[in-house]
Amino acid sequence: MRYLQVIAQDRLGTGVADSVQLRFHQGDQMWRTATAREEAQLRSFSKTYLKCAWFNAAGSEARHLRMFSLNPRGDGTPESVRLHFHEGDTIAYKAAVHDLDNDGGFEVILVSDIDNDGRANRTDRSRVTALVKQFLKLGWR
Ligand SMILES: [Ca+2]
Ligand SMILES: [Ca+2]
Repeated sequence: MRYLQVIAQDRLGTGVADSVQLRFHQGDQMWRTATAREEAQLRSFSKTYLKCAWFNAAGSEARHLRMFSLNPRGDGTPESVRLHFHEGDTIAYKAAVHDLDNDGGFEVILVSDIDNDGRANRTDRSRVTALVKQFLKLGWR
């Protein structure tokens, strides 16, 4: 399975994340890091990810996001996009969107408190929607 791994760190020790790394994985192997072009493409993705407040101290990579799409029909649009927020190998929490009628729009959005502010609300929905939209710009189908 191919997925995007996103790792945020608080490198300056200010209590908020200030760096985002993007890596592409194929199965258990790291396939490659994002190119400069992909990083530019995903700039707003990284900004949205920082708002999720799922980050590590400098040097640690335990907390990260694994994001992937599923397209069992093999057509032009994914049936679902999933977000697994990991603490090491364990999934701490998840979000997902589903396209029920295969028209490219996601009817079902499953999300709890994705940005860790203690409330599950519309802001969390808009964050997951933004992450999915920006992720799909990579052209993974
Ligand atoms: Ca749809
Ligand atoms: Ca929230």
